[in-house]
Formats: sequence, C-alpha cells, structure tokens
Amino acid sequence: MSLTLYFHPLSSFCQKALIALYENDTPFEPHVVDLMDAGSRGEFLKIWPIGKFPVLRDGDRIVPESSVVIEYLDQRYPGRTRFVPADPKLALETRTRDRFYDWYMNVPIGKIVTDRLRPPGHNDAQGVEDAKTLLRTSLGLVDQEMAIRTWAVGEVFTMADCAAAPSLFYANKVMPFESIHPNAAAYLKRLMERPSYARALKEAQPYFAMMPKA
Ligand SMILES: N[C@@H](CCC(=O)N[C@@H](CS)C(=O)NCC(=O)O)C(=O)O
Repeated sequence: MSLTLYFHPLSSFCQKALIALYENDTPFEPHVVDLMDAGSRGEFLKIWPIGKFPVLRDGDRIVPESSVVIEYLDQRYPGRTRFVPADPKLALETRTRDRFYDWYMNVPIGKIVTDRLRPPGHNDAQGVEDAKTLLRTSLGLVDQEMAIRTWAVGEVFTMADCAAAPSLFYANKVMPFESIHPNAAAYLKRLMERPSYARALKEAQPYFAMMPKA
C-alpha cells in the first residue's frame, strides 16, 4: 500500500478525508499543498488540474473529491469504521447527509470565508448574504434531526459524520450557534471529542491564525 494525501490541514474538505484515514489508522503519506506558493500549487495542478483538495494518490491512481476518497478507502482499505453502511436504505441516507453537509454547509461557509480574502471593492455582498441564509437554514435542520440521533444517520458513525465535523466546526466560527441550536452544539461536541477529529483539529491548530477574520 502506498497512499499519499494531498491536502491542507485548515481545509474543511481535507479534514473530512483525514477523519476517515484516522478512524482506521490507515497508513498514508501526508503531502501539504500550499496554494499560495507557486511551486507547491504548480506541482499539485500537475496531479489534479482542477486544483481542489483533498486528493488521494494510490500508486498510479488519482482519487479526487472528499466523498469519493472516503468511499475508495472504504472499498480498498476497509477498517473497523465502515463509512457507508451495507444496508441500502442507510447507505442512501449516508450519501444524502454527506451531500447536505458539503453543499449546504461547507460551500456557503467557503463563500463567507473566501469573500474576506477579496481585495477592497471586489466583495460579493449579495452572495455572502445568500450563503448566510442557506447556512442558517441548514443549522436549523441539523438541530432538529440531531434531537434524536447520536450520529448523522443514527447510532453508527459514517461518512456523513466525516463531512459534518468540519462543517459544524467552521459554521460555529462564522455563525456561532451554540446558544440557539443545543442539539447541533451537542453533536459538534461529540464530533470534536471523537479521536479522529480531535487529531485533525490538533494538527490544524498551528494554521488557525491564517483564517481570515470578519
Ligand atoms: N467537492 C470537493 C471540494 C473541494 C474543495 O473545494 N476544496 C477547497 C478547500 S476546502 C479547495 O481546494 N480550495 C482551493 C481553491 O478553490 O482554490 C471535495 O469534496 O473534495
């Protein structure tokens, strides 16, 4: 086995993939990509011209997209935590929740945060407002469903929880929700206490100062 993960410790989509690797202690070579550095960026673009991480390399095989990385690990390098349940109904629910956290939480969070990096006069105020509205709606939905669940699809930890952990962690940074959404807050606490995410967060710690402020 020779797995390499191209990633950045601060990136939510990369933390999602790291959680899956750490859940099963899957050996891999970490390759941190610095998109601000022309050399590091250029090298990464040769591997995946789309330029988005995480990307997993398994020998000659390139596996982009966080959800596909996790399903690939589940199929090729299964461990004690299985990320997509064998039960078809639960598998669909897992993929639905995974898509939900990616598209309706991670993507709007990315919009809010990256807008802060734009030069003065080039901000997208309407886009940021729309992203905040979507994030607010999503947090309300998470709070409702986590009233009766331990993990995203019930009692078993899945790929959907890998997606949920960084989404909720960063959502709480850009739009603190602990006082209004207690069930979502309790779920975030469980995720942060999970050793796989606690480790990803600890490794991201030295980079937190790079997060653009509001
Ligand atoms: N759908 C992709 C999204 C990946 C993504 O957007 N990653 C961000 C970091 S969180 C990225 O690579 N941003 C760099 C850029 O857009 O230039 C996935 O699930 O892996």
